[in-house]
Amino acid sequence: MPTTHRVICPLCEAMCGLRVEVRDAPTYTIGRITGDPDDVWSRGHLCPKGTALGHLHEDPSRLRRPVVRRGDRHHEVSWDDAWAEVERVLRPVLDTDGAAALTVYVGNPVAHNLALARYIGALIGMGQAVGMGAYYSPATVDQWPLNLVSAKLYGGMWNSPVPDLDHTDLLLVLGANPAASQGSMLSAPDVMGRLAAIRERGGSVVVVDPRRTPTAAKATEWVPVRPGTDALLLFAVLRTLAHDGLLREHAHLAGLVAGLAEVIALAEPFTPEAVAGPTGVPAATVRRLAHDLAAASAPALYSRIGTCTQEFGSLTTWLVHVIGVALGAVDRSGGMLFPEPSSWSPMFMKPPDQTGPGWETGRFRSRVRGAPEVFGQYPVSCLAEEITTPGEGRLRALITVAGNPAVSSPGARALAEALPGLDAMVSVDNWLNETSRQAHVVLPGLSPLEQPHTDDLYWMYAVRSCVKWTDPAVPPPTDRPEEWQVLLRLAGALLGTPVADVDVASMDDLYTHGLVQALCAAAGGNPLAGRDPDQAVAALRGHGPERLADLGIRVGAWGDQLGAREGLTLDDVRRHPDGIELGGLEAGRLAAALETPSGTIELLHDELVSDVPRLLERLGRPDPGLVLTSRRHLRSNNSWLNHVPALTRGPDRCTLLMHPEDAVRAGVSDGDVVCVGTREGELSVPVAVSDEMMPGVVSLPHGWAEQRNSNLLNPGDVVDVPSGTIAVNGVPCRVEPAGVTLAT
Ligand SMILES: Nc1nc2c(c(=O)[nH]1)N[C@H]1C(S)=C(S)[C@@H](COP(=O)(O)OP(=O)(O)OC[C@H]3O[C@@H](n4cnc5c(=O)[nH]c(N)nc54)[C@H](O)[C@@H]3O)O[C@H]1N2
Ligand SMILES: Nc1nc2c(c(=O)[nH]1)N[C@H]1C(S)=C(S)[C@@H](COP(=O)(O)OP(=O)(O)OC[C@H]3O[C@@H](n4cnc5c(=O)[nH]c(N)nc54)[C@H](O)[C@@H]3O)O[C@H]1N2
Ligand code: SF4
Ligand SMILES: [Mo]
Repeated sequence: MPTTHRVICPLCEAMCGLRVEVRDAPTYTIGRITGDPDDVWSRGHLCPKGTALGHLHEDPSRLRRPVVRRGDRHHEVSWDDAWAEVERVLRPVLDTDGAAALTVYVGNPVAHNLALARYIGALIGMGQAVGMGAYYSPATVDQWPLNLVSAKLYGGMWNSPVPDLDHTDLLLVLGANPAASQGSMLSAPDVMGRLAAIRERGGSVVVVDPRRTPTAAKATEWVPVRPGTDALLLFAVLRTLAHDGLLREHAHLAGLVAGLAEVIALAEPFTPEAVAGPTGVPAATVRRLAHDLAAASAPALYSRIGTCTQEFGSLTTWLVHVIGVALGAVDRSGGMLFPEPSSWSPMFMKPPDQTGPGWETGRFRSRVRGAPEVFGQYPVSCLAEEITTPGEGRLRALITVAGNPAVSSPGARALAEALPGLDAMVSVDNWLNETSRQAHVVLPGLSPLEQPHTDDLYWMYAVRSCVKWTDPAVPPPTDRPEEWQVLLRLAGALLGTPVADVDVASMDDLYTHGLVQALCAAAGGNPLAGRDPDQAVAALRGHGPERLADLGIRVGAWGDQLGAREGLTLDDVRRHPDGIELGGLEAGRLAAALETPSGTIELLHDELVSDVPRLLERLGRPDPGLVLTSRRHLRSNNSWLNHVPALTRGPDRCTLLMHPEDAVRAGVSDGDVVCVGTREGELSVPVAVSDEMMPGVVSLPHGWAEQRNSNLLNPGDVVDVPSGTIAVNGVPCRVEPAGVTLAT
């Protein structure tokens, strides 16, 4: 008889509650996986990825033991031998060049994994304490513009309002395709059902995207836009709002906004007529959009990766929020509201090196290309050159944690070629992927079904407040360390202890104590401010990630503040396996949510204003011709589900989408293998000819390996200047029948 377990799906930001059938010991094979109808948050929703958790768990290629590389071959070893290998490769680098010669790459699954999310800060923080410089992550091919805008406007890098999907009557979506992604920086199970409901209640959904995505196809209107020009479009919308007398005073924002008039003044050159050519959006459409937004009773704007990973990611994201403020949509029901997260996260703490009242960027620069840091990171495309360029400060050691930068980073070829030059490379990863394959040693964690789970960060972007916890569905093997222990052991090694000798329990105490101490020392606004750290730590239950989850829930909005009041603890949450419903989004949270020095939404910042001339230059730039964009598929998860047979059945998805007119011009037909080239590189893929693309734009999915890796085409040096985010949308390209040598 199988037993049914509840599991929070860790594969995306929707955080669905699933039911997983597990056959009894000794096999513990996984049976059916279904949406949990009783889950108070997701109410039975799931997508095809969730059903694949069993395949991931049972995947014979998932690493269950550490692996060391000898030449091109990988050998399973004992944990003792793995630690010895870590010590063998890492110690000489640390002894000679110190931690400055090492960096950490933090991959995407870290944010979705209880242990990794809670302890990655220990590895990075302790590394930096002994001299490590910048670290790397896919954030600079993702949401860094949103982090920058959040920090500047609202005062916290993970603090921004989300669209009130369930009450808006006009949702403007830019550069997001939740039909595939299931929502990003917006946690809402069944986003597509919620979008359909907007239309059912008489509202509209407008999607701005170069592709008529499945999301756009279900919307009221699709507005095709030339990639990388959304900021032009939004400035023209803002200008129209101002010129056509559509802006009103909004009593609920009185005294809470600074700089709106100045930003509106910056919009002056961006007339609807001026932007029509570059954006491909007719002036009349721009005007109508502005008037529709002003006429809606509850408009909301939502933008995501298509508007971040482009040349003007920060300006675009900024203007989304400026317009939200100008319309009075921010902090209004049905508009853009600040979620009340059920859990505090270590990520919400302002890093200790941000010493000023606001948030600074560009405090130091990368050694080779002089890229300014943004929140401690350089563009991830800097990693290769920092490894290969000789000289003082060269990176000689890399620890990757749940990442695959050899596929996911623009300029991927350079990185793939650089990795073998490292003196020490350690990957904490569950698979041998294109990146971890290069590591001297790979240290695997448990499968998602063998671990407990609760999210923290994503509740900051959730359309309702809930809290959940699930226990492992399958008993974890006891002969292996868990990933938080692996991270603490590596952190201890950076501090100087031979890795095999690190006292993980003491490291855990040290780290937990440090977090609590920082909370106690912080100024008001957090329930531990002024409390005694020793007593606070003593009030926590358990150890490891469970203790940190207890901390997060107890200092969260519904928490018991470690005994200071009636409220939730992790134990309470565990008693409610379907989760605890805490309430919907509410207006009126703005004043409490703002963390800016002035206590207002600070719209005006040098970093953003000084980028406007670059946008003006774009206005006059000749059209770049055919450009490349990125996309996702419902059955993918970045680079790591494309080898799971259950998810890759059916027609080849790694196709270049191309408009029929462009296909004719290029002399290619549907199904042909074509050669796509950019100044960075070229590759061959089948073309899918479809009018779902706007003319002049082609789309290639990211996350496919080796010769189909779209990041072989994306140069690493085209960045959104304020945030350092790399453009993978709007890259000039050529398409020709395969077999023809491309002109260079
Ligand atoms: N061209 C282009 N490039 C992009 C994007 C794009 O849209 N276009 N998107 C970007 C975005 S948004 C992101 S987030 C990145 C993703 O970039 P990365 O985070 O670098 O890569 P992933 O493909 O998510 O690979 C994560 C790896 O983690 C491992 N893994 C999975 N689960 C676990 C676990 O529980 N523990 C451990 N230790 N390892 C695990 C798997 O082996 C997997 O290969 O790609 C970015 N790159
Ligand atoms: N199934 C699945 N779900 C995922 C992932 C996955 O790989 N697969 N990855 C997860 C991760 S890590 C992330 S970050 C999120 C991302 O979540 P989303 O932001 O929803 O990502 P995409 O589905 O890639 O949608 C981006 C859209 O931007 C459009 N676009 C490209 N360039 C431009 C432009 O210049 N302007 C505008 N307006 N639009 C443009 C593209 O055509 C595409 O439709 O998804 C998460 N969810
Ligand atoms: S939408 Fe799919 S991948 Fe995302 S949490 Fe739900 S089941 Fe998992
Ligand atoms: Mo992402």
